[in-house]
Amino acid sequence: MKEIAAEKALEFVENGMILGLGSGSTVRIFVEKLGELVRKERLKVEVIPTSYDTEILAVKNGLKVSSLLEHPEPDLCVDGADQVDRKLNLIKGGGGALTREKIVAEASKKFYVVVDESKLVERLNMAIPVEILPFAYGFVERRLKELGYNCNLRTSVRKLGPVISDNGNYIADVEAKEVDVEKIERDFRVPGIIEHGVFPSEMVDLVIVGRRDGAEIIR
Ligand code: ABF
Repeated sequence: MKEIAAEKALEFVENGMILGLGSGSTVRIFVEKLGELVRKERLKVEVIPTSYDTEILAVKNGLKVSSLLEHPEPDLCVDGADQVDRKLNLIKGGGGALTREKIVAEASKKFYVVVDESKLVERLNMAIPVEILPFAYGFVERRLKELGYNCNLRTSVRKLGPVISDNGNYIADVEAKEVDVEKIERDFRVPGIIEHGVFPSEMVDLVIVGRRDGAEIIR
């Protein structure tokens, strides 16, 4: 189903485009297919990856990597998500990438999200991934607690220490009683919080949902 979504997203790629590339397993499929398409059709596209993982994959698939310095306004950004609600609000960062993803999504003319149908939910309800400057962690945890949130520092699978983002920061998963997008945007304005994984629907142009019987586009 991820493959179906990724394939559909490919239909929006045009020659000469500057593409923002998100992170995660659905985007990985998109990047591999994009590499094939570019080779086959001899397209001239440049990509701006949002993680080291995606950057390495892009290079391995023969894509020309660029940056926001050269192209501060990419034509289209394609990214995955962990949860999507009916209004097209998203939660991202389950894989640890969220800050660069939000920057490139916001910078791009269009932001398209590729998910399999398991990501569609009635209400956003997972813990919100948050990127935090290590120096500020104790304070951020305390402030979030005062505001009614539970902040859990993400540790590596083998419990060897905190997960460190591509930007050198901690990632925490913050439990909210309910994910109220506007309230989160207000409450998470805490010095030391670099960014959080709630992407409000205003950022999203469309969501491509991969289903067994084809791709559904939700706008
Ligand atoms: C990244 O990949 C994260 O923001 C999000 O957590 C995740 C979606 O990954 P997948 O496609 O593997 O489910 O973009």
